Parts: sequence; C-alpha cells; structure tokens
Amino acid sequence: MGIAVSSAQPGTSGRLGPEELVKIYRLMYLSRRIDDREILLKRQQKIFFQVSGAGHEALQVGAALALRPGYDWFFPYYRDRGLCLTLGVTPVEMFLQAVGAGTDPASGGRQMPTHWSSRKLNIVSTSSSTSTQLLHALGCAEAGRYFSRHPEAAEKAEDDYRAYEGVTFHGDEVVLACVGEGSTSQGEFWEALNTASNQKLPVIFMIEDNGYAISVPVEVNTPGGNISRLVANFPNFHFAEIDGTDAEASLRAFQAAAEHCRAGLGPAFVHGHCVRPYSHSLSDDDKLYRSAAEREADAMRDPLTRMQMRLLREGILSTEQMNDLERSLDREASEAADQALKAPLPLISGITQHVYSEDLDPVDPPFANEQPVNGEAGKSAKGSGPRTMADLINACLRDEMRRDPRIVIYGEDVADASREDALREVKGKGGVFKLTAGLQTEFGSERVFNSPLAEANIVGRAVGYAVRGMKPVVEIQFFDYIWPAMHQIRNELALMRWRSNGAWASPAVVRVPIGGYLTGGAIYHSQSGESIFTHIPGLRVVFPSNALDANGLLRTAIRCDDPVLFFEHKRLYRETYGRAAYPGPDFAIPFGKARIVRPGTHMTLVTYGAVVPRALQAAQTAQRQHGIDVEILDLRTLNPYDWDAIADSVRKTSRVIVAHEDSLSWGYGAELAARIADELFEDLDAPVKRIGAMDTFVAYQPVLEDAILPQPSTILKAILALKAY
Ligand SMILES: Cc1ncc(C[n+]2csc(CCOP(=O)(O)OP(=O)(O)O)c2C)c(N)n1
Ligand SMILES: [Mg+2]
Repeated sequence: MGIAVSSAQPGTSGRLGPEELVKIYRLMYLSRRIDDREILLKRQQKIFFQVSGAGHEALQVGAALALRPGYDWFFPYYRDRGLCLTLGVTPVEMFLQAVGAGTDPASGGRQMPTHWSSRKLNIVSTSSSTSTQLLHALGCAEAGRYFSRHPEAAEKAEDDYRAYEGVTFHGDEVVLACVGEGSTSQGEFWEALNTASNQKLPVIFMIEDNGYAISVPVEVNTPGGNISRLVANFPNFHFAEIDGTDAEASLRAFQAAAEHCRAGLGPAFVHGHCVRPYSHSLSDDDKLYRSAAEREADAMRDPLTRMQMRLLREGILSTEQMNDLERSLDREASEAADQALKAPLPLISGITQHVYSEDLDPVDPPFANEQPVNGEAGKSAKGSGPRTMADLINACLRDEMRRDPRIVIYGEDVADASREDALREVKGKGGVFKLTAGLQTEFGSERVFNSPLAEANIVGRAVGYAVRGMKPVVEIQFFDYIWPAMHQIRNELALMRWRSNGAWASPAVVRVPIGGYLTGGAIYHSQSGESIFTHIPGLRVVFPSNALDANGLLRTAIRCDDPVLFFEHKRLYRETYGRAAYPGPDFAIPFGKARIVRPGTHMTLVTYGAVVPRALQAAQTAQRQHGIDVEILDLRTLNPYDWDAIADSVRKTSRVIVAHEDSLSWGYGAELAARIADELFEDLDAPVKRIGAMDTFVAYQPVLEDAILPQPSTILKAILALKAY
C-alpha cells in the first residue's frame, strides 16, 4: 500500500510531518487491535484476564516517542500497552503473556497480561499494586545519578559475588513512572513526589486520567477533581496538563518534560486527560455505574477515531490507504495471537525457580569465612577488646562500605547530620540506636543520608536502587513501624525476581531493630513478629543473638543476592552477653547454619534472638539444680533455617522445646513443631513443646512486660515438665 514509516524520532519543534503522524496512528491502532484480539481470546477462554489500554493510546504513544527505550528507564502500569508497544515490546510478546506461555519474556507465565518487563528496553517488572512502582522509579533515578557521578562504582570488581550483569547508565537518562488518576490517592504517590522534588530527580510522572478508578469517579479520589491543582506547589517540578487524547500534544508535553529532567532541573508531572471506552477490565461492566450520556461523550473523544479523522481530513492518507493500513495491522495482530497460542506452556518443574537467586546461595556462599581475624590484624579503630553487637554491626557496615562503592545507607535519622555544616562542631547522630554513627562522616552524604519519615519510601526506593545493581542497606527505625513498608516488602521486594522469571532482582538489605525486654518499651517499641516475614517466599530472614554472629551474618546479607530482612534485637545491642572481638573485614557466616550454644543430652531447645541468653540461664539452672542436660541450638537465620541441625539434635535427645519471644499462636515455633512432629515422630519420646509470649501485646509496666514475655523461669518450668513427661 506504499506507506513508508520512518523509524526516526519526531523532532522537538514544528508540526509533525505526515510520516510521523502515520507512525503514531499505526502504533495506536495496533495497540487497540491487540486489545480487541485479546478480548476475543478471553471470550473464547483461551486467555484468562484482559485489561486494555483503550482510550489511553495517544497519551502513551506520545510519551514513548519522546523517550529512549534501553537508555531511559520505565515503570509502567497495567494499562500501558501503547507505551510498551512503542518502546519495542512486540505484539507476539504481548500475546505470549496473555496466554501465559513459558516463553513469555515478561514473566514466563507468572504474571497477568500487561504486567510489563523487559531488560533490553529498561522496562522494570511491574506488579498489580497501584503506585508502588513510583517509589522504585526514584531509587532507579538515584542509582543512575550515583553511577554517573561515580562511574568507577559501575565497574565489575573482583570481589563482587553477586550475579552482576553490567550496569548501564547515562548522565542524562530519565525515568518514566505511570499511574492512573485513582492511584494518586495512595500514600506512595505522595511519598514519591516528596523525594523526587527534594532530590530533583529526573523522573517524569505520567498521570493517565480517565476519570475513573474502576467504578469510582475522579472527584471521590481527588478533592476538587483535578490532581494537577493539588500538586502544583511541589518545588522543582515541571508541570503540564494536557488533552491526553491528542497524540501530538502528548509528544510535545513529554519532550518538554524530558528536557527539564535531562537538564537536571528536577522531576516532571504530565497529567493527561484521556478516556476509558472499554470498562476497567473484562471483569468490569461500566454500564452498571456510568450513564449512557457520559459513555457517549467519552466515545466522542476516542483518540483513535480522532487521529484517524485527522489523517483523512488533512489528506495524509486516502480512505483506501487507511483501509489498507488498518487491514495489514489487523492481520499483524491476529497472526501474532495465532503464534502465541502455539507457544509451549511453562513447566511445572520450574515453579520454584527464581524465588531466590539461582547463582549465589547464601547457605554456601563463595565468600564464607568463619575464621575471625582477632588480635593485631583484626584491630578496628576501637581496639581488639570485646565489642558489643552494636559496635560490630557498625564495624561491618563500615568495612563493607569501604569494600563496595555501590552500598548506600539511608533511613530515618541514620545520618550523622543532614545539615553537614553542623558536623564541624557536633559529633553526629547516626541512628536512634547509633548503629550508623560516623558513616556519613566517613563516606559522605551521597552514600549515607536521612530519608523522609516514610517507611514505604525507604523500602520502595531500595527496590529501585537494587534493580540497577546498587546495594541499598536501609534501616527501619523500629520493627513496630515496619507496617507502612509491608506492601513494598511483600508485593515488591520479595517478588521482583520470581515474578520477572529471573530477569530482575532487588537484593536490598533491610535492617530492623526488633523486640522487647526493654523495661518500658511498651506496645510500640517492643514488638516481635518475625513469622509474618518468614512466611514470605523470596525473603531471607536473619536474627542474630550475639555480636560476632551479627557481624558475620550482616556481611553475608550484604554480599548475597537476595533481599534480606536483618533483625537486630534492641536489648542485645549493648548487652554484656555475647560481646566479641572485632573479627576482621572478611568474616562471613553462611545462612542456614545453627550454632550449638550449649551441647546437651537430655533434650533439645531450639531458639534464637534474645531468648538465647535466657534459655542458657534456664539450662544452667536445670543442670545445676536438677541434673538435666539441655542442648541449646541458636538458629541464627530463620529463612533459611538449619533443619539438619535440629534433626541431628532431636535424634540424639528425643525431646524438644521450641522457644521464641514472639507470641505463641501462629508463631515461628508452630512451623518447627509441626515439621518435627511430622518428620521426627519416630525419634520423639515426648510431645514437642513450644514457648512464646502470651497472645497479647507487650505492656509498658515492667510487671506486665515480665509476665507477657518468656523469662528464664518460664523456660526452666518447661524443661522440667518435658523431662518429667
Ligand atoms: C494497592 C491496590 N489496591 C487496589 C487495587 C485494585 N485495583 C486495580 S486497578 C484499580 C483502579 C485504578 O484506577 P486508576 O488509578 O484511575 O487507573 P485506571 O485503571 O483507571 O487506569 C483498583 C482499585 C490494586 N491493584 N492495588
Ligand atoms: Mg483511572
């Protein structure tokens, strides 16, 4: 039919030429046809879900044409078919995702269709959760900026154990992050604007405003009905509010936005008003909540019809050429669908692949080195005497930051002083527990800094940093306040590798002070709750009980390739129990290896964290006063955990208690007790006993706290009861 479509990027000024307009129409039309084909396939039950980009095509194609795939970075949402098609995701790849093929390059059949991911194009795997990815976009932009200022950090180092596929970065790259107008109600949206503005990050926020969030109209989500008006006072932003059904207006708006970002002036906010002619998804029917007149008015603004009419009106295409073009694109969509329908399904045997890194196993890491280098060689700044857990965690962070320039540390209050000038006359804060003291002073404010008071911001940004190959080691100030970050931990951090079928990973370390026994810590500074996190596949969970283990396990956490939740018991930070000499900068303990704290023959006591010294006290009393010889195992890491050590000990003693500080019911001990009963039944001479806190919260008054949390006396009682069984 003789229409040549150039691959040249449209210019940044003047009106678009005929070739460029046809190219835009081609992409918009193809995007719509892929949606239509998918809708048909869904009705035929050949695919299992459908959400369309219909009505958003002009905005999306315009945005993509203003940016550079594989150079800039993209955090799309589920409606971004036109965007991703323009960036280079092929129609076949889209249908492979719809059918859930094993060869689906975005997720290998794990994610719904339109949950985009492409390493080649710099499209980072996206979830269904609305707005979470906006925070990833920040970390991604921060990492890009860091690499361009410190290119040496991007080079592969000899001692880099992680699967390292090479970091690419460009000084003027931008990051595009997209959401619907309803999703701007999420706290994570506001947390993202906060940091983008403060840090002048090169992030373009694209708001695709179709007036509805499923059935909820815009005025319910957005006071006054217009998000642009609400965000207008954020500093450093470039703002644009446009007709999102006009592809040319969209292209121009994104070109201007990208220019602002590339020049380092700050982020941009492009708010496009578009339409939603096809209901929210195929599971939704908008006739149930929208009037006929309203739906008709939307249909009149359909960007596809609008562009088609323009091409015909301006004589860019004749009717015949238009028909030919559309027919060829119809064919392209249906052939792509047919091809995908023949693709092989994913293998059942591959289900557990990529839950964790396939390349670096922290149970047997190449850098494991359990020989402390004490004495002169292992001397740290503070000498070689016994050091607290707090000291040795700080020492590990310092050593690892010296070794690896890709480590950044941030969180609430972790810097010595955000106002650097003050450091000339003051010592610096370095964390409410002083675990990060002196790190900003040594490594500078680019590598150690305070976050806003927003936990999702902390973890969400870490995901973005980590997908770029940086190693964020972030802090949640108290376990009690981890919950605002729960969404990021459960749905993003832990899932990135599995849902992208190994293409992306976010191996960040999240350090979390945890636990009670504080005398006055009360409800909101004493919580435990580790089983909630050990229940999450993809997340490593570490819980040391002494200074040396904390040092060696934190080093493994930092060097390993999985996301790690590193619990630090506050009560143990400065305890006399468990102090140790500084073990040197390469001391690393593998995960999943329990420690026999005390060998014994009469029964096994499996525990971890602050219960370890309490169990030891109880065991010593049991030996002294009752002649009962208890073997104590400190698990040290909860996921993975050392089943072999438990089994060996129980086979020897035939009696077992599982003890933890967290409340008893549904706790970590329940899983261990169930497995012991299941797999070691023949070896047992008595039922499996559990010890935990009462099923309540930790109270402020010490009399109450003592009664609520397990004490040495509680443990002793259980030991005596089990021996007598
Ligand atoms: C955190 C979260 N809550 C709820 C949902 C369910 N959900 C999916 S899409 C959607 C509406 C989103 O509306 P909007 O942001 O306007 O985007 P649109 O679908 O209109 O393009 C909702 C409530 C979700 N995916 N994530
Ligand atoms: Mg919407």
